[in-house]
Amino acid sequence: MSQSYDILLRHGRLLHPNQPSEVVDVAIADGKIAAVASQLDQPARPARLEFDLQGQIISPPFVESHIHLDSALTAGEPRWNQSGTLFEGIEIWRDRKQSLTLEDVKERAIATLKQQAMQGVLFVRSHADVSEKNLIALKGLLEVRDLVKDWMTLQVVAFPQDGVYGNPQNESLMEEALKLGADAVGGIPHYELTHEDGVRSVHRIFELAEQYDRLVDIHCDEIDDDQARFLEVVIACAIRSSMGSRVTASHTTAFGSYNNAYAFKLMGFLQHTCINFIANPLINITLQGRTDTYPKRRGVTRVKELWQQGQNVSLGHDCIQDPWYSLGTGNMLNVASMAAHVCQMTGTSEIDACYNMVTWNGAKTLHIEDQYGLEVGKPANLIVLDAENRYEAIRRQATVSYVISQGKLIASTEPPSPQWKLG
Ligand code: 17E
Ligand code: FE2
Repeated sequence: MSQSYDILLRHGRLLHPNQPSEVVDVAIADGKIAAVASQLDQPARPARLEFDLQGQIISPPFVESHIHLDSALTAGEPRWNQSGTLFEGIEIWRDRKQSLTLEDVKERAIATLKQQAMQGVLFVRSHADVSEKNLIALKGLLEVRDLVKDWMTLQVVAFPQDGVYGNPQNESLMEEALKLGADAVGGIPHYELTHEDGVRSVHRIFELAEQYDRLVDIHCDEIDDDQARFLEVVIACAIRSSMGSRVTASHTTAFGSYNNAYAFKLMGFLQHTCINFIANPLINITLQGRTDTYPKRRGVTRVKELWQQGQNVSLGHDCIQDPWYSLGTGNMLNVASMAAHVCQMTGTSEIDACYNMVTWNGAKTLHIEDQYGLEVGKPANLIVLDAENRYEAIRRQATVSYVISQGKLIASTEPPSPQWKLG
């Protein structure tokens, strides 16, 4: 006897991370993926919604593994970043954050999350600046995490933008943020006042993560300085604490500036742990290289080489319209496309890898694999993309036709259909 379904998707091309896709029907009931088969029987009662996908992709949702929702949608406030550098961005944000209110943070964060969800992003990790005396950014985002939980999974990182030791209160504010429920401990060792403070901050971050049982996600070596050497400290702490897969090094743009003798040594050390990397190619291609004349560096970490070595690499936007990056839409195919360009990942398996970096790899970084994937029995989180494969999805920046979150259709978009008028 066939049962009844809430949603029935016919003739969709189901993506797998590392195997060819297959055309299948997918049935959704009670918030879960109820059945996947090459042809499902007609249910006894018609599904509440049924779509013939005509070969469009069925994919797990996009994962935005690195964004700053507390600053999203503030570009130009109180002034535009004219130099385009990270440091001017930090100065502007320091001024803007003086006027934060819970409502301001919540409104902008929810507006951004809706924009993301409509484009197929259902899992987001956001940093929240905790070097701000009232922890408004953090408290706002923790409230948002709860407000959106029926359609979006949000993780919040306690991120000390001005450094753990940049100000005497910051260390205790970071710990307070963990007590309030932040999911991960962040850091910014390359922006601490001295190299020693940077090293000490990484040790403290690991200590707090172990004490409060949280993940680690550190802004690490986001600078063109080839002497920024905090990734090695993160790797050492990950090896010694056995926390590897719970640890993420974000940005690591200096890795693109290291000499190969040093970079190859690090690559070797990385084989003793399994930390995650997050690159943010949209922003770092614009933020970095600002002190170079020509040749001008790309300022993105060694994405291709890390991926080739089997390290888990995912990609993020980092920003949507804020003091560091005034562009950005929330569309993860835009991020994947920029990675393909900047990291020169244009081989066929490399383009597919860029897609996996905004889907499965991000899920691995976020430790949400129980909610993520297209297997029967998993929560029905999936998207339909108007493309026949990953390459076409990235090349054409394909439309996300349907977004299904926890078994409910939460958004749909008609793909554009341009008409030729010259006969
Ligand atoms: N803060 C930071 O330190 N680095 C960034 N890329 C952004 C904020 C967006
Ligand atoms: Fe960031």
